[in-house]
Amino acid sequence: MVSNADGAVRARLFFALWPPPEVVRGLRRLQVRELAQVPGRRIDPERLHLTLRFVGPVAAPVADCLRRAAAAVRISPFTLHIDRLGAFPRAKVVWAGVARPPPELLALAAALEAACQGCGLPAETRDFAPHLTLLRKAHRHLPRTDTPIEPLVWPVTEFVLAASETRPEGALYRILARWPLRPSAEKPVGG
Ligand code: 2AM
Repeated sequence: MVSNADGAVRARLFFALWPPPEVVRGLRRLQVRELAQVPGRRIDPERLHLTLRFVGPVAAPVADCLRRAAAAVRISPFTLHIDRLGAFPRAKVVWAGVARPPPELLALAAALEAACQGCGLPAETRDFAPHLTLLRKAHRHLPRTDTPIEPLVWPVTEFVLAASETRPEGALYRILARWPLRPSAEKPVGG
């Protein structure tokens, strides 16, 4: 939560994909085995996620607008293959990511970008770089970006709106809402 000059408390929000337990186990293996030689802070299993759109601190009416817009998103479920490691050296972050983002992932990120702009937020200027942060404060023996790994297969069936709170032990995330992925033209039952 962020307190503003006007005293209003604003949650720092972001849209994300939260991995299922079997993918979390695979990510954990990457953190402790493949990346065993990399000094840094391992992200706790329950905090691992892929950010679709970082929103930042917003007032309640904007958050409500975002929830309504998210509920109207129509994207089919898809499968993510987490198949590479990489690093953002300046941020001291090591991540897992995808060599080729599926079109549904890009469409989902674009739909959420449109939702944010529709709710009056400024456009995101940075390119969408889908990744799951595995390590922070990593400054030595960083994996080269695009290091291939045995793919982790992640059937993506929903996306979430989460709130981030900064704590001394790291960021604390709360999932505020979840929406299932579904195609735009669902056939009517029995039709
Ligand atoms: P990171 O893992 O690469 O740090 C919650 O903080 C999530 O939003 C994290 O996944 C974080 O990415 C991402 N995030 C934090 N600040 C951001 C910003 N200014 N722009 C884009 N993404 C951000």
